[in-house]
Amino acid sequence: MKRVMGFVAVCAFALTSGLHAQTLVTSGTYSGNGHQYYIYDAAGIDWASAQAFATSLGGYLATITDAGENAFVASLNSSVISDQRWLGGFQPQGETNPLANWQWVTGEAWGYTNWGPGEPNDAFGPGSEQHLAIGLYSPTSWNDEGDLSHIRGFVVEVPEPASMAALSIGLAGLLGLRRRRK
Ligand SMILES: [Ca+2]
Ligand SMILES: [Ca+2]
Repeated sequence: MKRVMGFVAVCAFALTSGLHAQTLVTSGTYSGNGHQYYIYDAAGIDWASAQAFATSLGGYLATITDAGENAFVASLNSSVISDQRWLGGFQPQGETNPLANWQWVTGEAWGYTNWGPGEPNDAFGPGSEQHLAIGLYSPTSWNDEGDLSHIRGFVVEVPEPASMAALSIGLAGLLGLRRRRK
């Protein structure tokens, strides 16, 4: 019975994650830290699924800790379509003060912010917006978001250039090339 339940759980996960097709739209390396950033389209994806996907690439949802990094990510995002994408900022569940307890998935210190006008605001009631998105009012501005219909995708940050993400993307490219040559 345990095995059956495990199998069902795996299938359920595959189905659930299959609902969110992630499409890589652009990427770049920020000279300020040498990290790579990947902009993904995945309309309506929830923050936890986006973070799980980022982790599977050897990275995490982007953590923006200074103005230069924010400008770089915004330039990548706006080169696609300036719309909201998840970043790696979150509040603990149950935190009803929209300004309190913001954290990065990496544990980096929460210091630099670039909130849009009137944000963060828990727009749908206390504790309704617990995750960080970039691009609501302008390519550079941040918003606490909770309505998935407002999410176009997410931003992945990969700290090591030769990480699994780069390798897997490179490998996929090579395989594609080989297939095309055949
Ligand atoms: Ca909130
Ligand atoms: Ca908000």
